[in-house]
Amino acid sequence: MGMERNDEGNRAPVRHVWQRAETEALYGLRFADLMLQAQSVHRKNFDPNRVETASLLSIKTGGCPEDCGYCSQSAHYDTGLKATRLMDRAEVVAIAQSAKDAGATRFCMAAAWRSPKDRDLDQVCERVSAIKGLGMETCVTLGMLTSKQAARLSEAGLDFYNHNVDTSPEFYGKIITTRTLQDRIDTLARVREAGIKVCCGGIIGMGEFLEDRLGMLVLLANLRKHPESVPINLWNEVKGVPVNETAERPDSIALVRLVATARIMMPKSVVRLAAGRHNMTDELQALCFLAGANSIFIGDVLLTTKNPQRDRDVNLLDRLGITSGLA
Ligand code: SAM
Ligand code: DTB
Ligand code: SF4
Repeated sequence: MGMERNDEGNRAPVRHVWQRAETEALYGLRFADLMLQAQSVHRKNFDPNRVETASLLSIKTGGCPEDCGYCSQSAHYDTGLKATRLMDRAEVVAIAQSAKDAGATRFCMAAAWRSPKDRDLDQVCERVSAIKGLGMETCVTLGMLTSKQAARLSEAGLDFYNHNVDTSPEFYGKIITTRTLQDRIDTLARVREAGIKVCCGGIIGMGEFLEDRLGMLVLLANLRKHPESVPINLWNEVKGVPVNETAERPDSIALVRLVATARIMMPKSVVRLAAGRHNMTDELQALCFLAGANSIFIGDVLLTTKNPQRDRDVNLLDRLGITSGLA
């Protein structure tokens, strides 16, 4: 069993060699025992009463050449979404400022590209620098990158790059055929090499098995360095794509167990309860926070789908006594 020391030396070892069987055993603990372990790990590494608030903006929507079977923005499917051009710099900066005023500490810009053209990257870099100037953390998600492109984003002051593994190695090919999981892993390595922090997670609720959800966590937790941010997205229903409403959804307890397992496997990573919160009850979200989730997206829309309204989030976090950018 391998064990590596974390960056801070030998105080709290962070493991990077997780086996599937022990991950299943962890996930399958009795609920109270799993939650105690997750909460202990959470409290050792984070303030359990604080949740990070990030805001998302689709700066270039739709018309994407990739065939991700869950996504409203793929040009392979008729989802009724209108493709747009790259959003104006002034408009992006104004939206980022409103997000900051509304309590977001991180601003994440997403573009529906397979990979950015160098000319597009220049424009994204300009927007990153402008948003850094507002005093926000920056994140972008633009598809695959070359090493040179990653270095340029780093020079522009980018803090995080989002690039998800999405699912297990076994299920990946059933959802995406236009790029491989190895392509994703190669881009993640280039992002790391450029000194940019990594935001990497995936989606559940696409008809995958429990083994796939756990396989995804094993994949993430066995990366040489754990992603600093791990978004867990519950598939938000989109009409017209291959993934559809008949896909089996994880039940609430399965979601909480998955969050707790992620927390234990990646103790120092911020785990984000990302897409799908608008369909979750307050009680389910509260359990996810207890299990170690400590980040959310705020704002009424994610990229093209719904997110809870601000009042609902303010009210929920307030009742839980959670400190965030919202209050
Ligand atoms: N095009 C870039 C890429 O795929 O890397 C960035 C944008 S893409 C929309 C970012 C991530 O959002 C995907 O990797 C996927 O995990 C998640 N996502 C996309 N559509 C979703 C949906 N309908 N529900 C939940 N998560 C979704
Ligand atoms: C991530 O893991 N979740 C965000 C962000 N990274 C870019 C995207 C969620 C998208 C949900 C579907 C939509 O709104 O189109
Ligand atoms: Fe394109 Fe990203 Fe959607 Fe895949 S998830 S179709 S790469 S926008």
